[in-house]
Amino acid sequence: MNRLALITGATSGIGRATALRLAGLGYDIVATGRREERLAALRAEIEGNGGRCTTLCFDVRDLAACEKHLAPLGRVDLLVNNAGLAAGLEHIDCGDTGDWDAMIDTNVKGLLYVTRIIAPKMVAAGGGHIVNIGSIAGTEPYENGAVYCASKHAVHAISQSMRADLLSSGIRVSEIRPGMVETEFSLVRFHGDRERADGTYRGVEPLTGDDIAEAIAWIVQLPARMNVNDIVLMPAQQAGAYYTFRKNEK
Ligand code: NDP
Ligand code: 8X3
Repeated sequence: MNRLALITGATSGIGRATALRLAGLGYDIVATGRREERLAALRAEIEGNGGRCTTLCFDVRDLAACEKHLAPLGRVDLLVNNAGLAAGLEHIDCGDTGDWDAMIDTNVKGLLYVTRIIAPKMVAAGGGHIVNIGSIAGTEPYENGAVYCASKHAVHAISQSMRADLLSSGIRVSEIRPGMVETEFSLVRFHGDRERADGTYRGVEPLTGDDIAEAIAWIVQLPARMNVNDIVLMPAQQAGAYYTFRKNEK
C-alpha cells in the first residue's frame, strides 16, 4: 500500500509543485484547493505520470466543508499544511478588514481546522508527519505586513506547540519558512495587479515552488529517528525581510 500525502492549496505554486514531487516519490496524493479546474489538471498530470491523485474542492476557512471532505479519509501519512495567502500590503491604519479576515481565517484557522481533523487519524495510526508552510514573516515582522506577519507568527507558534503535543504519538512536525518564492502569491497579495506583483521580483532570482517541494521531499525521506523542526529557505539574493540585493539597482 502506498503512503498517502494530503496537500492543502495544491492548485498553484508551492502546493502544486509539492503534489507533483511527492507523487514522484510514490505517494498517493490528496490535493485540495478551491479551483476545481486546476485540481482536475493536477490530477490529470499526476495520473499521466502513472501516479494516483484524489482531489477535494473546498475552502479551508469553512469548518463544515473541511469536515465533510477530510473526515472520510482513511490513513494519512503526510499532511502538508500549505494553503495560505497574503492580501494587501498597507500600513495598519489603512488595512482592509476583509483582507485581514481572509489571512487569519485561511493561514491560521484553516490550518487548525485541517490539522484538527487529520491529527487524530495519525494518532490512531501511531505515526505520521505534518509539514507546515510558515514564512520568514513568522519571525520577522515588516512594515505594511502586520496581519500577514501575525498569521505566520501564529503558524510558527502552532508548529512548535503541535510538535510537543504530538511527540508521544510518533508524529513528526516540521515547518518550512521560505523567503521570496515566485508563485501566484504576489498576484493574490496585490489583488490581481500584475505589474505590482512582478515588481516584487525585480532584479532578483526568487525561489520556485519546485525548490520548496525539493526541501519537503528531503525532509520526508529522512530516517524516522530524524526530524527537521524548522528550516528557513531563502533566495541567495535575500538575507531577510529587509535585505534584498536587486541586480542593476544602485
Ligand atoms: P499561491 O497563491 O501560488 O498558492 C496558494 C494556494 O493556497 C493555492 O493553491 C490556493 O488555492 C490555496 N488557498 C488559498 N486560500 C485558500 C482557501 N481559503 N481554501 C483553500 N485553499 C486556499 O501561493 P504560494 O504557493 O506561494 O503559497 C503557499 C503557501 O506558502 C502560503 O501559505 C504562503 O503564505 C506561503 N509562503 C509563500 C511565500 C512566497 O513568497 N510565495 C513565502 C513564504 C511562505 P485556491 O485559490 O484554488 O483555493
Ligand atoms: C512570503 C514572503 O517576504 O512576503 O511569506 O513575507 S514575505
